[in-house]
Amino acid sequence: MLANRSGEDLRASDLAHHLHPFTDHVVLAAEGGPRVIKDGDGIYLWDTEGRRLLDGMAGLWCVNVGYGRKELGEVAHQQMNRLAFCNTFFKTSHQPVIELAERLAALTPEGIDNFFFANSGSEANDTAIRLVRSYWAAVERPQRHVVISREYAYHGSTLAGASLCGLPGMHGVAGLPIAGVAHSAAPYAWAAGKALDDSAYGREAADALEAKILEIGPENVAAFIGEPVMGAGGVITPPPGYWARVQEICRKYDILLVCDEVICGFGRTGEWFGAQSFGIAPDIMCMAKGLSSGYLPISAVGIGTRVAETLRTRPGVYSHGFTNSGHPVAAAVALKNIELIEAEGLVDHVRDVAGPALARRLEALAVHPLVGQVRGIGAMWALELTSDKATRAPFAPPGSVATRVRNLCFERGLATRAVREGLVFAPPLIITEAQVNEMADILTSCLDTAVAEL
Ligand code: PXG
Repeated sequence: MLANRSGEDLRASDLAHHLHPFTDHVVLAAEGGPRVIKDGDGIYLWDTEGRRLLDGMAGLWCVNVGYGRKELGEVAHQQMNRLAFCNTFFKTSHQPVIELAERLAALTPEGIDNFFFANSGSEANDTAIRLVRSYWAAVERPQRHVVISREYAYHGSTLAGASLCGLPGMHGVAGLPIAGVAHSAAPYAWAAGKALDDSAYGREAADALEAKILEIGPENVAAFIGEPVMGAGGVITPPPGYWARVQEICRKYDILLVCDEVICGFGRTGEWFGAQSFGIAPDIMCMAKGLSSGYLPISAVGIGTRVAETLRTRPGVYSHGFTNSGHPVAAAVALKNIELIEAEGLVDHVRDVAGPALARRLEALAVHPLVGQVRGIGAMWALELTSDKATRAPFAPPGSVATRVRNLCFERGLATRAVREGLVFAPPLIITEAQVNEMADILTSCLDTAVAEL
């Protein structure tokens, strides 16, 4: 058991020794160090000062089944005591990973029947890049090596994952993006001055992909990668017709389609996968986060028949993998997590209860003086704030009001993220209608305070 140390003591030690991801350490130090979280239960967190937070971000878009699920802890305990590690490299396998692959084959869209395991969304996307390039090499078209991603995309933080990102800040150092990665425009209706339901814009946004393919030369393009709904980029929902047109374009130029389901997967969109919400038939699907509800690190790459068969029938070793690929404890926890999502009907709950409740309460905020647009699907939503609803102008300085509202939300017990001028929400999928109201009431009070301050 951990010793019972005070928040102050832990914060001081954190400042002395811990470097955090995606953090301005000067700001962190000036603010006296991080909020230290001690406990989690359901959709709530408690910090060392005993303050309760409604976790409007499900951790980092991952704690789909909520905190404190003893079943997951027990399965991890049992598997750890029985077989804590087993490599899957050298003609070895084990029951948890076999059953997880079997389970994922049944859950994922038709044709996705083979699975490769890793530990993070970034590793899954790195794997996808190597897979598509290996595929094209295997069919003797190795010149097809470029992977097209999009502006505003988030695909990870490894050198390849960060290269795929389309967010400013991800490419500033280390010579990124790596060669063979290109970016096309995102279907970002708000930034383009379009309406969310504008199907002409859906087609136009997809046509940007075709323009990019022609610029690179189709003979050089291996794959297009996209999140069904862009998450970290600010819950950018695709306009109607967008994905249908993207698929048409990919087929036209024989380009493999990779769906990054790291956020959308496992119920967040109100279907098991975002691909199902938008009628996408991917060649490859990358999954992480909700696969284990964040209880242990694990990710999976689902591989469709075309790529899988080529790799399965090609002689020679496929030189790729991680020590913890298909880790037995993580696989056992993922299996149990999927069982919980199924047994509790959480996908239907998002589609029929939590999603509509979030839509009702958040869409009602569209008339708030600070709010320019409300968009989302299932249990992932964004509010776009603006200083001028007609011109969609940002505040000065950019992002300042979103940051202020985010800070007020934290003070009043709601964890959320500010993204540019917006706020994003992705609570655990177990959120009840009453808890959606609690979340929306806090948010509304913070927006009211922020507008009064302006
Ligand atoms: N793909 C997508 C779509 C993601 O959202 C990754 C890949 C990378 O996964 P790993 O497990 O390597 O982190 C992600 C991760 C945020 C935030 O603040 C989002 C993510 C990670 C950290 C912060 O929105 N998404």
